[in-house]
This record gives sequence, structure tokens and C-alpha cells, in this order.
Amino acid sequence: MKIYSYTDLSKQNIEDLCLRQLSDDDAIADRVKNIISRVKAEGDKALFSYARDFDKVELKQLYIEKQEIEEIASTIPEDAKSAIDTACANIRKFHAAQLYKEDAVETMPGVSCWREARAIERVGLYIPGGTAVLPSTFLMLAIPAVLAGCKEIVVCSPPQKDGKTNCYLAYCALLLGIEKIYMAGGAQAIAAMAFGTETLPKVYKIFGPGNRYVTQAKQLVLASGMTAIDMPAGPSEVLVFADETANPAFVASDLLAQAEHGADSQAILVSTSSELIKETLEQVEIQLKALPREAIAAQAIENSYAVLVENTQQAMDFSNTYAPEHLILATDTFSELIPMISNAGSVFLGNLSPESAGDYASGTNHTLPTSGFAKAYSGVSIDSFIKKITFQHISPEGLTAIGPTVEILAEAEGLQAHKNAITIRLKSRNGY
Ligand code: HSO
Ligand code: ZN
Repeated sequence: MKIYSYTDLSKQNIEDLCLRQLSDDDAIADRVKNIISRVKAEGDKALFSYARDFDKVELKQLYIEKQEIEEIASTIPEDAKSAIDTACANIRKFHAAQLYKEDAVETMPGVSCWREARAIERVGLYIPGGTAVLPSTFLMLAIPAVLAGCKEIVVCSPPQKDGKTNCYLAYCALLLGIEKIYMAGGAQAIAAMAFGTETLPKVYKIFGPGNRYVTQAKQLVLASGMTAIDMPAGPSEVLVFADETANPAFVASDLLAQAEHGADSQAILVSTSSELIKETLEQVEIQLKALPREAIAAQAIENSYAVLVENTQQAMDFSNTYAPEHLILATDTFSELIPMISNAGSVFLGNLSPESAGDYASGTNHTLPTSGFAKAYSGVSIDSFIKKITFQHISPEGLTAIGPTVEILAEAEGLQAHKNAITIRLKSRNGY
């Protein structure tokens, strides 16, 4: 892990350090385009064939249903079951508070305007499978979808070797009232949700993380105008700001929790203390050796770096330029830093709030903007599953009040029919 000194860095150096390489591999794009066209043309047949080729499984049917979900779920270990129950309750509680009704606004006497939320009727959730089992992602996506009131929630996850899903995902489905899980993974699952097949319904918006194929497929179906997506996705990342009040072993554990996600993950350390940086990097080496995913984490650490800053202003300037998916403020004086944050996906305050808590169970969503998109995007929430429709009602009094304004503006724009739509009503009222 390289160490930079903030004061030695030019503006360009800082921008270069903050740049994340977005996957633009032409070979991947071509393969994904082929997969999408085949799913579009052949539907279910293509999904069976890709399950054979990529997942090495001969599927009898493309989904598992309630009874089977219940059977698989019943094999979950008791401690995992109650951990999922607790996480689910917290995530539900946090997201339920995001459901609210807006008041109507009387912009002029008799002119009343308001917004009402409506759920996106059909949504698709992609839950990665394979080596990494991600029941937490199932909870993070399905809980807000259910709370928002989405009528059709299509869940896709790659099949295991037995053509089924694991007990953790099955238990989440049971808990959330999801009665079907489609056994489709990768780009083919995204294509199926975007275009629909004989058995898998087409959806209006696709959510969920995935590998480079999944990410590429989401971008392509979005560009084709077929469906919306939650957000552009890149490798996961964390930026930890730590000062002398931080514990180097804690900080190292946070950097490694991020690093074990993937070789392309980034774990950035920013500190006002060179001693803290030194001790943290020593701790990273020690803790890394004990990790089952050491090889992956070691590569991610290799791609990461530390920045020594002179003060908290420099630290927060750097963090805002980087716009991290996760920002950990490992300091006792985090309160002073909160107003200085302008770009971050999710923030963890103090020395006892690790990212892992938010990844699994505290209640906040872990589907967050990566690759600097935190400058313009929010993480997944209830808002991601609803649209807001505006309404207005104009009374006779309101028409008199607003009419002349609209007539003059329509005239100025040379749009006579617009003006007439007001004039005709004003005249008819006068004629009563
Ligand atoms: N840190 C990941 C979420 C996750 N971590 C799932 C563990 N499981 C992206 O926010
Ligand atoms: Zn994580």
C-alpha cells in the first residue's frame, strides 16, 4: 500500500488518485451483447442452455416455488435464522420510516398542487450466487420493494450445482413473502428481466450487484430503452479517515473487510497521523495472513493507498473528491466533520461503527453508489422503488387568479392553442 503526502500532491495527482477505472472491456461487452440477443430471441430455451454452459447444471424448471422454498429454508441453522430475523427487522424499521405522504400546496388561492407516490409495479432483483452467498443483498433489495408496494417482484439468482438455491436465500424469501425464485444468473438473468421470456416476466426496473457481465448487461438493457436500473455499479470501496483517537487494529479490520470483497476493491486510508498510518499498515499485514480470502484481499490492498494530511479540512476535501461508497470517520470528533461531507454513499461514525454493521444489520441499505457516482447518486432506498406523480386542481377562483399569467406566457411563446385552453374556460365562466 503506497503512502502519499497530501501537500505534495498536485490537483491533477489528486484527480488521478480518485479516478476509478470503469470496466470498458470490449470483449466482455461483445459476449454480453450476444447473450442478450440470444435471450431475446430464444427466451426460456436460452436460459436452460446458459445454466448448462455457465452454471454446469441441467435445470428441470426455471424457478423454485413456495413449497420447495419452504423445504430448503427449513434446513437453515438456528443461529443464522435468528440473525436474518434481526437484520430483517432493523432494515424494515429503517426503510418503513421513508414512507411518507406529502402535503398539498396551495400555490395561489384555488390552485392546489401535490405529489403522490406510486410503487413501480414490476421490479427485478438480482441476487448474486456462486461462491459468494449474499442473503444480505436479498434483504437490502426485497425489503424496500415489499414496503413500497411493488406488485410483482421478480427475483433471479444463479442456481447451485443441484439446480436449487441455498437455505439462506430460501429463508429470506420465506420471511419476505417472495413465492418464486428464478434460477438464472449473470447477463442472461438481466436480459430475461429486461425483455421477458415465456416464464420470466419483464420488469420496469432492475436492481442488484453482480460481476462485470451483470454490470455490463444492466448498462446495455438500460441503453436499449427496455428498462431502468438502480444505478451504475463498479467495484466496492471504502475510505477511512482516522486520527490519533483511532485504534489501528480496528482501522485495519475495516480496510480488510472491504478488500476481501474482490481484487478490484479499494480501501483508502486518510489520516492526520503518520504514526497511525504506520501502525495500521502493520496491522493490515498481520490480520491479512489469517483471512481465508487472503489472496483476494492482498490484491485489493495492493491497489489501495494511504494519504497523510495536515488537517481535517484536507482530509474531507480529499474524501469529497474521491466520493467513496462507504466513508468511515474513525475519530472521536466525528460530529465536527459531518457538515464537511458533501459526497459519500453511506457514512459510519466513530470508532465502534464498522461498515460491516451497515453491510448486514444496522438498518441502512448496502446497495450504494460506487466509482465516484456518490457525487450524484443516492443508495437504494424506498425512493428507488417508487415514482412520484404530481397532481393539480384549479377551482373557479384559481382559474381567475392564474389565467392571465398563463395567457401572457403562452402568447410570448407563440403558442396560441395553449392560450386558448385558458381563454375558452375564462369566457365560459363569465358567460354563466
Ligand atoms: N459491502 C458490500 C455489501 C456486502 N458486504 C454484502 C457483505 N455482504 C457493498 O456495500
Ligand atoms: Zn461488505
